[in-house]
Amino acid sequence: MTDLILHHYPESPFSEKVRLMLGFKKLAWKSVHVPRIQPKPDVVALTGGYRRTPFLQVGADIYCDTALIGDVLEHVQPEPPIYPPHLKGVSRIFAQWADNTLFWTAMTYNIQPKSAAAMFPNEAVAQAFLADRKAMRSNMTQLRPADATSAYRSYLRRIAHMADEHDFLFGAEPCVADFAAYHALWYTRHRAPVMADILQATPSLIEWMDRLAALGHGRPEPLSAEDAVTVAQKAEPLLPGENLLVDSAFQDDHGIALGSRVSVTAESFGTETTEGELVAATRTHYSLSRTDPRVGTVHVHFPRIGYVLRKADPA
Ligand SMILES: N[C@@H](CCC(=O)N[C@@H](CS)C(=O)NCC(=O)O)C(=O)O
Repeated sequence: MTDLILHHYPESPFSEKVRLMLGFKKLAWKSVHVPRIQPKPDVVALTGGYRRTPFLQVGADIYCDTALIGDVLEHVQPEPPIYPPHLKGVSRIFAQWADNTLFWTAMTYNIQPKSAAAMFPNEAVAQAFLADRKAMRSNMTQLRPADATSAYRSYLRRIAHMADEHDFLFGAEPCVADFAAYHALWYTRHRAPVMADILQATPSLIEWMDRLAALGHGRPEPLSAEDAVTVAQKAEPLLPGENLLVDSAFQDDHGIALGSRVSVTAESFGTETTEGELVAATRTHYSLSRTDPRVGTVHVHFPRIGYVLRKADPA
């Protein structure tokens, strides 16, 4: 199989979720560091507009969103599973809660004036970062820091109850729920340490975090963004049914035929749009084919949940 290329940056919590899944599955991968804020010309050349972090490239196939990347990794390396059959429903539902409610609660708590001062090398970098993220959140309801703090404390206690029972949240082995709950807490502990006192009330959570961290990141090897673009240029996108996704049967919930010109946009936070020809719309994902002067033809894949499919305006 062609290399797994993860486009990410060290401070990104969602990237830490994927890095640990790669570690759990003991996979080798290529590591491309992307900018934390716009502009991101190499990212957009590959994704067609989507700018969130991380995304996974395999040849000329681009897999967006950690929920979909989890499916790809499970396909590439089924053992050990992140979706064990007996936890299939509950682990995905828990992970969705963690990636959304827990994540935004934790990040509102994590990034406050006290931590921001320690997090960035200078005021100009801090202001540029905060302005970039504010623009990404323009369509979201925002929590107030005091409310986020109360909710985060409660969530930590609830997760600690689960970690009190077993080594991992749903049993003796980690599953997708652990990886999804971990990354926002990792940010508190390692990226906003001045805020990490909140974790002291739940020591079993700290032990659980240590167990997850011990899984490592697999075997990363650095790759430049330019070389990643060349990989895409030289490869052909895989056909639906032959790519690394779980299904290919057409499921038409929108009255949009395969072959139509469409756009796909995240429901919230970072609604930059990717446009292309719809090559798959399955129960689990959308795939768009697009051609870019730098990368040639690529297929860009998005999970169905959390993304909006629209017919694009005629050119
Ligand atoms: N639902 C997405 C969320 C990804 C996300 O919000 N990532 C953050 C970084 S951890 C992001 O994109 N921030 C802006 C950026 O990196 O440009 C996923 O699971 O991949």
